[in-house]
Amino acid sequence: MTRIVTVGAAQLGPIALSDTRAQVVDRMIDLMQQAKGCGCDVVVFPELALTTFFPRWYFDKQDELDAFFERAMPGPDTQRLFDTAKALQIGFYLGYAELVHEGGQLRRFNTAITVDKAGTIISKYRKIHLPGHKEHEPWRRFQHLEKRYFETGNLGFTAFQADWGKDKQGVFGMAVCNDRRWPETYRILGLQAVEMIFIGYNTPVHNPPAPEHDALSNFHNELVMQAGAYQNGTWVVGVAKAGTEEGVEQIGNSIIVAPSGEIVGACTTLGDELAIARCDLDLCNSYKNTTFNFARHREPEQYRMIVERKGAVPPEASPSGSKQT
Ligand code: CDV
Repeated sequence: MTRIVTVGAAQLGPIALSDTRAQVVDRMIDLMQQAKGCGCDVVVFPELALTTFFPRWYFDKQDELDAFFERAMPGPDTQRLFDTAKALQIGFYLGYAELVHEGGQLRRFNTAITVDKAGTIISKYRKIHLPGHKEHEPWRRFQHLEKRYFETGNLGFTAFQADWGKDKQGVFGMAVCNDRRWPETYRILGLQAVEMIFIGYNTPVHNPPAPEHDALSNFHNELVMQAGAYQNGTWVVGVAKAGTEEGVEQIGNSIIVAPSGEIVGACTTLGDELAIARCDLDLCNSYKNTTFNFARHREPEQYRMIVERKGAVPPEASPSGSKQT
């Protein structure tokens, strides 16, 4: 059997601070139309896709910061994305800044949703691995204030069923940017039998605390998504907001990765671009039923004992007698 889902990695080039949401949504609809022309069932947009990547600045006025957040989804500026999905019969993943009244208070999350071909939200995820720092750090060329502006996501990594048409049903998952560097992201979804993970990102080439990593930014991007795909027998679609945005160079390198770990589709520019792949969800079984047959080969009890140090050889009893200094 085959279950082919045709997916589009809908990379966006830079978004200026002065760009309106309407201008960005125009660009996204253009990509959705191109994707439809190529037979796509679903397109994946980047993290915080509707505005410039605002955590690069320190804002002390709450209203200036909140201008980057969506109070409703769909909202006045984003309704057209949902209407286009329905009119073209194409789904989408969208990353955005969410402002919500929840638990009796205003809360802010770095959120992603998946929308089906009827224009209905079928799943929501709130970013768990928030990178960066909380306080203004003037020594940096640019800030990365996600830890200040967002709360840690409270929805977990929750896989969900999506139905993109006949013989196109499967188990999907979402993550956002920095989540892709953490094996737990993929494994928690993998344990729920995920078959395709959507991930949007904004990744500066320059890493202020570790500039020695700069030259490796594309390599690390590919490394984590290829490993996550292979080790969990799942497709992974990673999509960038790319190019030089407000003076900060961001990687592109949007890729579609097969359960084999191979890259089967890739963007090659740093602008608005679509990369497409026909993804057979049944290909996941070749890995899920063999090398990564979790029920057969994982050793969760052993992992638990090692973590709790029960049954593990204590360092003083090991031949080297190595102790941490
Ligand atoms: N938006 C992000 O989460 N960016 C991080 C950077 C700061 C390392 C990333 O993992 O790409």
